[in-house]
Amino acid sequence: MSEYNFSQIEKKWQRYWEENQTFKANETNGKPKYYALDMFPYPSGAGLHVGHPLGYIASDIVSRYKRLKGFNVLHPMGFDSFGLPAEQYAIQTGQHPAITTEQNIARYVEQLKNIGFSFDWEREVRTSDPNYYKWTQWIFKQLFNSYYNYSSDKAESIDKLIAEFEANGNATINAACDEDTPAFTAEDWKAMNEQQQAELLLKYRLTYVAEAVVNWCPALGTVLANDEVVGGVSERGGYPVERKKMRQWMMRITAYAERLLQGLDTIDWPEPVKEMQRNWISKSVGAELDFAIEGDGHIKVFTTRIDTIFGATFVVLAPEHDLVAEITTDAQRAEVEKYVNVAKNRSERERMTDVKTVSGVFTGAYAINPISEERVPIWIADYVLAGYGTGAVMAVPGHDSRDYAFARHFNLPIKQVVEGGNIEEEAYAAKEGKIINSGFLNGLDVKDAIKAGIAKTEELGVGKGRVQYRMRDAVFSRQRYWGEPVPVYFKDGIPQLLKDEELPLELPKIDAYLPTETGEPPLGRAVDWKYEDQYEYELSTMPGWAGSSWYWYRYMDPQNNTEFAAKDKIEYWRNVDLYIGGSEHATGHLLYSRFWNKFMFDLGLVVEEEPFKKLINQGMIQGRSNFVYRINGTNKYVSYGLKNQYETTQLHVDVNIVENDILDLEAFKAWRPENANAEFVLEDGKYHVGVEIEKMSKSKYNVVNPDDLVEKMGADTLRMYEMFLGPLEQFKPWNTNGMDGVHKFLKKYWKLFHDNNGNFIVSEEQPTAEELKTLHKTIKKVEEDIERFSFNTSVATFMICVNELTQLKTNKRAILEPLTKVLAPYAPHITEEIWQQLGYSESISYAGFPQWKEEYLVENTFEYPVSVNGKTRHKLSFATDTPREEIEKAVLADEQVIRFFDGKTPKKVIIVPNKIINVVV
Ligand code: ANZ
Repeated sequence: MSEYNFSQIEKKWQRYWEENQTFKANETNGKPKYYALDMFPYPSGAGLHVGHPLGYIASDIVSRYKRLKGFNVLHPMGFDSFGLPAEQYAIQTGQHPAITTEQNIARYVEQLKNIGFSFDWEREVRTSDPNYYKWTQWIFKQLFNSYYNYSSDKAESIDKLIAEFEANGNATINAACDEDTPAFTAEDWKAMNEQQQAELLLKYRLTYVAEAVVNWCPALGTVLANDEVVGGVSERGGYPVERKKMRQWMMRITAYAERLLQGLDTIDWPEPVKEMQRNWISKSVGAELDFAIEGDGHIKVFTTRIDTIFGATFVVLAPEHDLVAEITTDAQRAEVEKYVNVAKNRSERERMTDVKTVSGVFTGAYAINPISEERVPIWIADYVLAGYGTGAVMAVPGHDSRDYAFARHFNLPIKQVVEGGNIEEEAYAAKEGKIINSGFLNGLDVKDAIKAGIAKTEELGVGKGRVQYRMRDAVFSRQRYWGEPVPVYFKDGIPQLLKDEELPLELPKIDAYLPTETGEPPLGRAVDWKYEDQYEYELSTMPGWAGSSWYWYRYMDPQNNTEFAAKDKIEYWRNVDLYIGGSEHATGHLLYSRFWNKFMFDLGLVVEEEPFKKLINQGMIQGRSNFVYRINGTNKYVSYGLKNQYETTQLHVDVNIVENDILDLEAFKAWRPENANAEFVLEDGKYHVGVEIEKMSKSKYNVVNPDDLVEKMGADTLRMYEMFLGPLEQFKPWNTNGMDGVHKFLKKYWKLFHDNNGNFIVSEEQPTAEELKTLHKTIKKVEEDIERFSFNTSVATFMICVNELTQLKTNKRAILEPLTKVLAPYAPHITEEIWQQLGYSESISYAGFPQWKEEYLVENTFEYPVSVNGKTRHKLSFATDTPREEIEKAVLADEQVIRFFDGKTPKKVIIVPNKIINVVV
């Protein structure tokens, strides 16, 4: 083979790897383990573009490097294959989503294999495969059968809770439960009928059905999770989302709020992701206290600033608050009802972020401040959210901006109780300073006043300290077809679990992927689909995040039919050492996965409390769009540099018919029928296109397909070029123009081994110090780079190395063989080929990573003959610029030299720089 024939080489080795199962992960050979995981993709119809493989290439380099370093590597790939796009397509075409999904996966696999990833394909998982979702359903069952015990701080069996209820009621129980859970005794419990007991248990179960205010998206016909709603519209499709009360399956993630928060300190994740999770969970330490309602009852408020209690001049309830109807006076009723109706349709997000509109209504009722004993009016306003804290606030307009705006608008009293600042400007934010105008709190600073305030409310029996998390329980129902069926049927309205041996509950066949006429989810269309022919199954399916919240365990043991994964495999692989994926999953997938993992840990099903030890977010690869400029009212296009001389319209042009920013005119004419007669105004005979960086998307004609590039220059070039684009985490534009440089590098590497006639010319000669230095500094740098996930710098190092070796005309095995091992993780195909030419019959994948040696790195050394009394006895190397004193010290300390002193003390050391050393004794 004379030329570097990449396509032949790459196909050959991809076949070899597959046939020999080179990357089959092994857990039984005593090596240490390393688990490198990519966030598995949703197989979309569009296939992969060059942005998708970026993270996969990085994790593949690490995986290959770790194998060379003697690790057992688990590096799997699979598909998150339930989801909306396949279903939307099914709605339009009537085709079963399983078919589209299958086709898309086949295309993904082909594309991935083209790039030479070292995945253990035998471990592939698909969340939509019944053999997989059987276990998603099984985990759901465990959640249903568990509650969270705050006393032991873990999830425990619901049977234990029931036993407790039977013995003592719930008075002694410290468990995560719904806000409205009543207190009851053992007798009360026993007096309840089955239905009542079941309803009560739902208030404790880690997954439960409940009435919940949800994000309902009429256009998509489904409920959406908070992280699927962006700016009041659906993340997918941008359809309007409204608030609606519906009976839904929920996940009691709030039980884990504190552990989800604390766990962040134990994992090596990007700080912004941790911060997003902290904000999402959002812990507030404060107090709840009761304001007695004049007449009867009381309002519980949640505050983080009980120190400002003497400044509370009114109370505000969320419009949805249960007490509203009760306390509103007749005079105010019409106005209140009108307001409640309007507020209902504003999303929580909107209500929280809209600080401009001040609105609210007086209920006509009054409450008594429990500390100052002042009489204060009770209002309702939509800036108070029903789902947070207690849904009611003590308003302190002197120190809270919302309350301030409200008080100004409605002319309510404003009182300053923390010293310093100007109320109208910044005083409301005062978190420091002495308390004033506040009775027994006067003179304290904020922190002490909070303590004193809480102590006082406890003493009076009107309140207590309270920790509040902003995170809500997660809605788990989707009114969709293409998701996991919930393994539940209903008997007299009570949810019952299917038995383990009845799993998986498979998706039934239906005639159309739409809601039923009566508004039931698509599963309502299934004919004769009943449990034991009589009980209704749950008709909603699980959300997209169910299948992805545990998949890394399935890779450990993907074919297991009796367990989600065998315990010994879990004990071996434990958790993911390196997880690479996009930052868009910060508060969705990455939070839910941590939640399920902790739950499974509590049950003893898994052995690590955190699933992903190290996380890296790869930056997005943006598109580099190209533009042409049509002269208005004509079919004439003007080159970029001349466009300002005309009135033009800028239009996207397909980047695949542009090379080095020059438009291929014939291809342009053929691109679209209306271009057939296009005319051009050229610059120096060429059409220069305009360039802009945008998101990579079909509609912008800037999508670059990796398959095309692999065909043109090979997978090794693509892999190295993607890394060369810049630091992994950085957002960066794609630019095919630079790829050629990397391709030339690989050709140059190839040439080190071959003469112009393609003969393999590697020699067995001894390397020179200079060659060794080039090699060893490359080994050292690449090892350090991979260990700190800096891949672009390695590519630059390889280029320098190959240039230096080319200049030195190196063809020695002693240099080129170790270099080939170092390059193998980056360019696996070409290095396998060379490895074979070097005479090896096994894959390079386990050949070992070379060890660099400090001695070869020393800058320009000289090897001195060392004499004792004129007789040469030894040789010692020193860098040419080593100071005389240092050489002398080293010589006198060297055992090999001292031997010849015959026990005498040396009189003198003569050093002639870069010539000789002579010791006189
Ligand atoms: C009095 C006060 C005085 C407050 C002051 C703040 C500043 P975080 O930190 O986010 O937990 N609040 C309580 N429940 C609310 C609800 N359901 N909807 C809207 N606001 C609510 O915020 C806690 C503070 O937000 C609480 O402390 C309460 O106002 C308000 F100078 O009470 B504060």
